[in-house]
Formats: sequence, C-alpha cells, structure tokens
Amino acid sequence: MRFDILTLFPELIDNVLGESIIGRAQRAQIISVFTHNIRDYTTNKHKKVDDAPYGGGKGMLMATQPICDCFDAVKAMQGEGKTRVIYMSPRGRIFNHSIAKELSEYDNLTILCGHYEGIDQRVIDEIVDEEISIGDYVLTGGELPACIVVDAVSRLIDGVLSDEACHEDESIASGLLEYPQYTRPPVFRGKGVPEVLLSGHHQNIDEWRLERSLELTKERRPDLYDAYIEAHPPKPEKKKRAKRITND
Ligand code: 4GX
Repeated sequence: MRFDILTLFPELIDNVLGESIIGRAQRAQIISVFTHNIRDYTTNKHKKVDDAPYGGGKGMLMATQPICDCFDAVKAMQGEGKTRVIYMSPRGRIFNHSIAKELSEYDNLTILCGHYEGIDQRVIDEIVDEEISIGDYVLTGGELPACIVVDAVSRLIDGVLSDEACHEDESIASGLLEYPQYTRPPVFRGKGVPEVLLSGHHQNIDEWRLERSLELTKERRPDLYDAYIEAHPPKPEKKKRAKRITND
C-alpha cells in the first residue's frame, strides 16, 4: 500500500512514521509513505502558500495553486489501482476501526493536511473524496491526524504486525474494550494477579476475559456495549434454566 501525504511539514510526518512498527514496515517495503512539501510547488518567488480569506475574518487560508500543482505531481507518481483522497478536518466523518478497515482496501491513499484556518473550498471540491476527523477537538494542523490514519490503516495490512500481535486486534475490533492484562512479577507492590490467569485453564481464562471485557465496556462505553449485545444476542440457554425451575 502506498500513502502520499501533502503537507507543509513533511519532516514531522517522516519522523513520526519512521519509528517503531510503521518504520519497520516501510523499510520492509510492505507499505510506503511519501511526503510532499506543498511549499515546493509554489510559483511565486516568496514561496508564499497562504492568503487572506475573501469576506474578511481572522487568519489565513492555504492557497489553491501550490496544493493543486502538488496533487497533480503526486497523481503522476502513483501507480495503478484503487485510489482515495482524504482531507483531515474536524468537519469530517469521525475516524474509527471500521473506517480504517475500509481504507486498508485501497492501493493508494493520498492525505491532504491543512494548516492555518484551512484550505480554499474549491480545492476540497476539486480533489478530495472524503473529509475525515480524528475527533471533536481543534489541532494546529492535519499532520498528526494523518499520522494516526496511516498508523491505524497500516497495522491492518498483511505483514505489518507480527503473527502474535495480530491477535490483539480482537479487542476494539470485536466491539468490546480489552480486558485487563498482567505480566511478571506475580506480586507487585503487594498486589497479586487474578488467580484464574495463573491456573493454566484456558477455557476459564477465556471466560474471565470476556466477562471483564463486557463489564468494562458496559461501564465505560455503554454505546459500544449496546451495539455488541445487539450483534451478539444472549444464547437461548437461559430459557432452559427457567423452564427447569418451573418444572421443579
Ligand atoms: N481531525 N485540524 C485541519 C485546518 C482546518 C481548519 C478549519 C478545515 C477547517 C483535525 C481533527 C484538526 C486542525 C486539521 C485544523 N481545516 N483534523 N486544520 N480534529 O483539528 O482531523
């Protein structure tokens, strides 16, 4: 999978995505991330990329010409395949695991990062397929949101995670929050580890983990809990028990 990121701060993105698992995936050529400095595409001699908004108001907007010329150059560099252009913006659809899965099906993802008060609406209308938000707060630019999208999408691509790490995906992907986990030592500052986890009884461990996941999700994310219960209706086992009681 190929990512192209259009930004005024390419180094910020190169630094974030050059580390750890995503950095390794790039070096292994499982994914590639190309950053493009929009400023390199200015045609004016002062390399100016912003301008005042028509109609007045505070702040500056990113101008049309450098972004669109940068975008045309990027399009010419990309290979064949399914392509999507995303603009990171608080106006967008709120990013989640299911959107990450959707995006992981593309061959080329182009992400446009805005700075200042945003970009000229005609650029969005002309080149952007979809606006995506990483949450209801305002940042100084779209660079960190772009890194978040690249990270969440990349870890869904075959070969990016190790085989063991792949199983961790079952938490939020399953619709539930993850159960608590423990590692050595067995007693830390007077606190032990839940007995069942030391028992080696895998069925009991699985049951304990599911119970903790359900409990945590119900308490902290009732929205996710209700959706989970809707998708996993309680087994008809309960009816049997009720019948037995009445027969007794
Ligand atoms: N999730 N930002 C975009 C520029 C901007 C300003 C106004 C459109 C309208 C953000 C977020 C985010 C900061 C990126 C403002 N664009 N991006 N930028 N939350 O806060 O994605």
